[in-house]
Amino acid sequence: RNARMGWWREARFGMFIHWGVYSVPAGTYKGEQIGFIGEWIMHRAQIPIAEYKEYAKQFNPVKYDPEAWVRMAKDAGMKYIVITSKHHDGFALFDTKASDWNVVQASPYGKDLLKPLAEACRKHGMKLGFYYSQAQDWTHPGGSSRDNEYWDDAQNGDMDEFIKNISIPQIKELFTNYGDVAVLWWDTALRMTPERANLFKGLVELQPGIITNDRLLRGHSGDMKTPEQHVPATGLDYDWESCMTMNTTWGYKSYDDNWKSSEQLIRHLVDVASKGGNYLLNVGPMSTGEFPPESVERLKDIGDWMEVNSSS
Ligand code: FUL
Repeated sequence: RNARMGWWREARFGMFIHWGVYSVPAGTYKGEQIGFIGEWIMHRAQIPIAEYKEYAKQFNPVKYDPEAWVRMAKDAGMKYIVITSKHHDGFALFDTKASDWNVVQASPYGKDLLKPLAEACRKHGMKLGFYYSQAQDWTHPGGSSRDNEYWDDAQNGDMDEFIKNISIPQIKELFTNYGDVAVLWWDTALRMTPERANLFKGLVELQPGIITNDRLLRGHSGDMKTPEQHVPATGLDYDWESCMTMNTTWGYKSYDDNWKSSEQLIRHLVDVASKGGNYLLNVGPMSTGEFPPESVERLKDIGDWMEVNSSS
């Protein structure tokens, strides 16, 4: 494990990217601003599956320029990127045979979004990791949901079947079609059991260098702990990574103006680094494929600060 963790322990700073169909409604459903984080809009507003899937028809990120994304991350001093390959809404940003609910088949864009990002990362020496919601899934039957709150009968189903038919094949695809995968970022272990978690074990061997987090199964530490939206007061006695938003949402919300200042973000980074952790700072791209201008500005400020203050 120590050998695998080498680069990550030095990295200190990475970019989290939450991107998906939820960037189309961008926080508003039927004229109403829906509370909570943007990528949860389907759950919060209890949008029926068929209706939610209509948003994909407007998901057409023609301004997507993965090389520009990687450059912005690199200029800010970030050493790795972790992107949502599939969030809780079940939508895959990649080409997958396991489900047609993916960017290639369900959106007018019609192209794999992760492939060109992986290429850009390779070109610029940026590590790339994938976030994958292995348990919580609101569109594929059998996926779990917070509080087992189902609002659409089509969600009902067998979770073991869901894992066998969706999660495992998709992770296999992510591990074989995109070159080296630096991190697998599991999330919300709802209804995960040791038996279910075991089903993923062999897969990780497809990427021997991979670093995984502590969210595959509750009570399991993985390679790193994941404090969310805070910096632990005295650090942690295990490898850790604080993930944080620049405003208050992960997935893009058009009206979330609650931006932290660049100075606040730099203070977080220094705080995290001085306590021995990593800082995973989020950007929620818009459905056009662009970063919100406020995020671009902040990344630039951090980069300027880095240039003056970093040793490498
Ligand atoms: C949470 C998820 O439910 C959020 O949507 C977000 O992805 C965050 C990083 O992890 O638990």
